[in-house]
Amino acid sequence: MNEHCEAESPDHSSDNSSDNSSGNDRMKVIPGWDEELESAFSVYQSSYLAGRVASRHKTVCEILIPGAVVQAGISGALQRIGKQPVVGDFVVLLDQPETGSRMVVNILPRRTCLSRGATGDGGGEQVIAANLDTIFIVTSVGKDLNLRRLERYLAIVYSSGASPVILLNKIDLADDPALLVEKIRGIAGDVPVIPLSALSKTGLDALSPYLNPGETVALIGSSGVGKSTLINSLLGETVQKTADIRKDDEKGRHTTTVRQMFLLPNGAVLIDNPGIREIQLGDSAEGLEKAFSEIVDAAHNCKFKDCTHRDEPGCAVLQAVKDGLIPEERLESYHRLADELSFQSKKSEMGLKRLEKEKYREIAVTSKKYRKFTGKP
Ligand SMILES: Nc1nc2c(ncn2[C@@H]2O[C@H](COP(=O)(O)OP(=O)(O)OP(=O)(O)O)[C@@H](O)[C@H]2O)c(=O)[nH]1
Ligand SMILES: [Mg+2]
Ligand SMILES: [Zn+2]
Repeated sequence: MNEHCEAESPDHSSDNSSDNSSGNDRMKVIPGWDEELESAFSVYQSSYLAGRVASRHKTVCEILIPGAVVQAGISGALQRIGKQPVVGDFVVLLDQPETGSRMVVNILPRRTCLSRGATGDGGGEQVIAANLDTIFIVTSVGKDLNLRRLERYLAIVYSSGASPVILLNKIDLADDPALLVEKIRGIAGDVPVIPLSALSKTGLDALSPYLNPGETVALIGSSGVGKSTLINSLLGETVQKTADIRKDDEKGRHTTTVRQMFLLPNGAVLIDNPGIREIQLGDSAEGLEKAFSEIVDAAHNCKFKDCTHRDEPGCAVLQAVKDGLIPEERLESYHRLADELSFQSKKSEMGLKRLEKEKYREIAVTSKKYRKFTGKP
């Protein structure tokens, strides 16, 4: 799991008293709340509340607390250390009824967290959502179906710590959905591949093993694959807007713009996401290995420990490709993603160096100003 999943040490702790609701209440009404969170929260005084981020806007979060959904800002202290609450986070709120203000002051330890490599040359990662048990990677029949993209999603999901499930949506539009499922299974390893139609509500029963009380499932995928349609179908009401895809290239219109949490009547949590335009690997090295486990398995027999499986003698992976045991496209895909990963980490190192340089420049300017002001050398 990546560094962004690290927990904060509580900075507003005090004695062992807790807020007005009991741990039992929290377990009942904050979906996903458990003993571990209860113990992390137990150090907070009664002026603090526990909650879960249901949606996140620029400066405000909507937070599910026992008995209500409330809005809260984000404390300056959290912002200064670069910790941003995301959808799915369990958080500590400072409640000030006299001023009517509520502020997120801490993020409780994340069990899992989904991030993507940030775009821009500063490197670094952007956390998308936290505390997910399962991630539905949604694709649809037609132009969206792309095995190479699915491999990338799998690597990212594996590195989040959540379990991936691939959904092939819009099977009502396919002549032979079983054939498409087979194609996907070829790259999916042990990951379940579920064909369904969100619109005509066929195949939805196969999702029930993942929709358990207190468990959190996020839907990710390109715009237009039917994530929001599926949320509406599972909830049995239209909670999310949906829109037609473009006729010419079958691309979606980025209808969903805010990441948001929905509760199923049984207490399972669904998170709808905006369609992903571009997703980078970030620090998914571990995820890459899991997504290409047959290559990692074969690599145990390579002659050299640091074999890159490109042209080394005694490479068991190249041999497996030669023998037809591993498809060539799989190895090519693995190389492409591994190259991207090392490029990303170089880029983020460079970004850090740049930041360091900027910091020194700032210090130099400040001390120059100081010298000018005081007249001291
Ligand atoms: N034929 C068919 N159309 C579907 C199905 N599921 C969704 N659609 C249609 O696909 C279009 C896009 O659906 P959305 O649910 O808005 O897609 P989305 O993934 O939420 O898209 P963004 O919010 O833009 O990321 C809509 O016109 C839906 O009616 C399906 O199972 N079959
Ligand atoms: Mg949507
Ligand atoms: Zn090798």
